[in-house]
Amino acid sequence: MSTLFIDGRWVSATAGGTRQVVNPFDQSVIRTVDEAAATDAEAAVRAARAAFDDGEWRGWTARRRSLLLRRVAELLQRDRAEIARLETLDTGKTLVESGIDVDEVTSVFEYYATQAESDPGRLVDAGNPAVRSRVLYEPIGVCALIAPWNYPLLQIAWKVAPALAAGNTMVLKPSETTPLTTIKLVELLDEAGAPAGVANLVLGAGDPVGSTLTESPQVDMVSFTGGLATGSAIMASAARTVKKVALELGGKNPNIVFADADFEAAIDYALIAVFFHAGQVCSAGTRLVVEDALHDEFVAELTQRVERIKLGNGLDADTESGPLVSAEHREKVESYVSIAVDEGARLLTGGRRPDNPKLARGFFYLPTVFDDCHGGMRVVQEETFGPIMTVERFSEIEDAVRIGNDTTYGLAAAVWTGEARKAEYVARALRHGTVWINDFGPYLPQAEWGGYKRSGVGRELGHAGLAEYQEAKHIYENTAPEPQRWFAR
Ligand code: TXE
Repeated sequence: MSTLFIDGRWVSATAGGTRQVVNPFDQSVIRTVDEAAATDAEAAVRAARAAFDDGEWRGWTARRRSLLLRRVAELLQRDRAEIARLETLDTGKTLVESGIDVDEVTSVFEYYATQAESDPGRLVDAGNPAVRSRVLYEPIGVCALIAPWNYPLLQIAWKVAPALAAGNTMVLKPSETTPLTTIKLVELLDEAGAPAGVANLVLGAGDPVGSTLTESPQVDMVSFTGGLATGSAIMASAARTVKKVALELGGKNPNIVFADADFEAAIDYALIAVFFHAGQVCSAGTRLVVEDALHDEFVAELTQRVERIKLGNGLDADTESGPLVSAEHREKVESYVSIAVDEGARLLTGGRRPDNPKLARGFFYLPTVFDDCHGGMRVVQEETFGPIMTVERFSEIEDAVRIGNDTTYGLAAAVWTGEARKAEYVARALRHGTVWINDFGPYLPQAEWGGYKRSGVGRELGHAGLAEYQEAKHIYENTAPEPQRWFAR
């Protein structure tokens, strides 16, 4: 089957390009998909442009768009098992995690279905009874939606759902490493009744496929989730045609534990914070920042538990963590381990590939903990995006805040303490887009998600996540116009 979707039809890449999608657990080929060239990306943009400017989609009411989103949510649940399996094969994450992703994506479609219907704009008081002043929210136009490989379905869905709710047309560009669930999502959008040209799909390399989208004068907006360097290049590229951009560029997220925290819960979540999906999470709490008085006991217990994490095939029920996504990515993670050792961090566990021969064909890496870390180290400052925890310590609350803010990123942070006032103080002092108190990781479709500082521009989810895909139009209606006699009196 052809895997590019342009103007309502599944088509092959015009130049005949293909790419093999590989299972990171054993390097087997899961599927061969089309590899688009720039001309395919241009065709997808033309289709989206025509559907936005002249297609039937323009006439769809908010209610109809809402019903489309609800239908997609139903179809996601109907095919939940198939989608979860695809995601696990493609990314290596466990089947349980993939199932949770499908459920959360379903909630996001449901949330924006409701938002689409309940967004009538607003009346503004012009201070003049003869004037009716209204602000309407309209779609921006053609959106390029570019997603990464760690949460392929979830990240693209966080963009597709609000973009559709607002009435835009779009070109989806998943990561070339993990396109399978995005292909499936586009099949469901088609089945749900999205008109031809509304949601187009191109697959292939960031350059030329992604860059063709970000450079195109026919594209009005780019929403991107991925690495800092690529995000910065996309922003520069979008500047040439003054496109809107929304960027989510990861983080280096502190998990701050005070000595008065609930020990059992804090330990358990400290593991989840870093080793969930092998650390390939933009909000991973890779920087453990622990109070002096608790440090030794906490880190000793943590290290023991880290050594018991079961690596394996994401499809096996007892696997707790799968492989890294690719050989190339594992090399990046390994390079950070060498850097950390050179910088003087003390390796407590991990720091190498596992010995288990059953894992030999997968891109596995042992969960790793470094103690004696500080903010001057690259392993503490840069996104390793792997199963590497660094431990820093503090004695005063102000040190905890300073360490927590000692990063050019600002996506997420957590604070653990039994004292509510202290938690609130630290939560407010931290310059991160999400702060968890006595928890780590949850997000809600109805609450904004995004980063301060270099973690990005704009927000996903929540009302602001819809506003990213809207233009505000002010309509000022004078119901009793009278000559002003300003000129030519
Ligand atoms: O991501 P890229 P990569 C971080 C993580 C990781 C690093 C690099 O630290 O190690 O980024 O990962 C497309 N124009 N995150 O190289 O390059 C690309 O095809 C347009 C954090 O895999 O950012 C893919 O679809 N598009 C992150 C998408 O951008 C381009 C999640 C992401 O790829 C492009 C993943 C270009 N010039 C990695 N170049 C998070 N924020 O959660 C590439 N792309």
